[in-house]
Amino acid sequence: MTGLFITLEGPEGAGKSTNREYLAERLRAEGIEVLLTREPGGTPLAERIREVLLTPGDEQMNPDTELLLVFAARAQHLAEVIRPALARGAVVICDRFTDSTYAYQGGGRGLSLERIATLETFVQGDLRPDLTLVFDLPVEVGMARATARGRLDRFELETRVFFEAVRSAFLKRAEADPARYYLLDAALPLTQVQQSIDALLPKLVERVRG
Ligand code: Z5A
Repeated sequence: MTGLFITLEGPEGAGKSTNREYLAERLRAEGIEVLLTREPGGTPLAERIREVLLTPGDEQMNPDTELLLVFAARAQHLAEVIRPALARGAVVICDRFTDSTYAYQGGGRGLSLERIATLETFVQGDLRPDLTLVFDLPVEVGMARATARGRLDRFELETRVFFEAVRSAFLKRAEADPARYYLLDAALPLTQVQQSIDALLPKLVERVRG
């Protein structure tokens, strides 16, 4: 038995955290086991790596260091949480995964996509998400939502140019594989975003039940 691996992606402030709870509740209401998790993080050790990644500091983090830390956390998360849950047939909903690496370290930092792909295969083997929801919204809307929340993390302190590159990397990936990606307009009011999620549910439930 293998479960279903769903990832939620998009720029900051897009509503991933808000909607992951919503999607999980809707699936649980159908009697489906759901494991809700996030990246970077998802295990105590990976959460410690998250702290290192997100905390602003005096020493500039080298982009390669950032890339390797992201994949180090992912290796731990996969081994301890994601693979065991999928093996017992659960639906895993993960707030960010490797699409974020392509978007932030690839698009934002300008690191080689081939190098990211090599690490992806090294860490994940052939495991890829079954479905990826991309919450898309204009950069200024996302930045305003993040700023309204208060203290900014190391990524949120980046420039508008960085976030435009991140957004376009997500969109490019979604366009390249419409069978895996489901694009949502995250600038719409929450009730409308959630209606788009509802539209997905019947097929998702059918897929889980085989
Ligand atoms: N990162 C990376 O570089 N490489 C990687 O491989 C991975 C991650 C995996 C941490 O992620 C950082 O790690 C991330 C990229 C990097 N940095 N950034 N930036 P995170 O997921 O923890 O951080 P985040 O994306 O900044 O989370 P976020 O700001 O909390 O965004 P969100 O989860 O998408 O949004 P939200 O918390 O659900 O909503 C934000 C606010 O907007 C909140 O007040 C909501 O009530 C409101 N909201 C939500 N939806 C709506 C709608 N539709 N209308 C109006 N208001 C709304």
